[in-house]
Amino acid sequence: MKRRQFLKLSALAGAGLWLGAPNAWGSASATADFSLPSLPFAYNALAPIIDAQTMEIHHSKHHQAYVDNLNKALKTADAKFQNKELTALMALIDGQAPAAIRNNGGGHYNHSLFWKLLQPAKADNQPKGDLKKAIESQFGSFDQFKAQFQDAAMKVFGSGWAWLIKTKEGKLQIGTTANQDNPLMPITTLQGIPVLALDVWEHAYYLQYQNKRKDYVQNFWQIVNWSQAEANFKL
Ligand code: MN3
Repeated sequence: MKRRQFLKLSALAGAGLWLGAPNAWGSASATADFSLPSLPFAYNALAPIIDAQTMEIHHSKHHQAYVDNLNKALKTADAKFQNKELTALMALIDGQAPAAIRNNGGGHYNHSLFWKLLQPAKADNQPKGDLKKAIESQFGSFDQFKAQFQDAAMKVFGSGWAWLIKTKEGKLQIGTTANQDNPLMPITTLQGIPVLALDVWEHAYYLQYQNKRKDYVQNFWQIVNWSQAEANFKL
């Protein structure tokens, strides 16, 4: 690791951010590979916002493939990548990290986070508690926040993710990453703890929405698990 990156990570760890990052998705070791987490709801539970077939393929094929390919890549990777908890592995993704670990490790982390941020649609689904206060204080209103987040999600060219993160200063920030990169990776310009994430790869919505990413992004608000986002915000 380069000294600059080490110092940055050390500073974040000192602030308690990286140590407290979501880490509930297991670790890889010689005896226990990473595994696909169960969805916290049935494949059809998000319909009509996201249809059952999209969810089944997304989880059982796409996410499974990231897990399988990550485990495969780790078998021949440098020892520093092995036996790491998933968020610790993300913190090792710099410009020298193997692409297979960056892409598939990111894919596993991002989807594990994303599933937990979804729930069956609720009328008048809104953030609450300290996260609601922070959103209103930083973005003016929930509606203004939504508009900015949607705008970011629409501007992702090709495949990637839109994020709401908590920076090391404790501020909320909206941003995007390409492919399966995420804000825990030192290689991205967006740096912080993920609070909310939206997958804007076409595989996340194309069966149902085709080219209408805007409809998918606007409908997303009905199925956000704000309790989970709030828990992420408090890490
Ligand atoms: Mn996806």
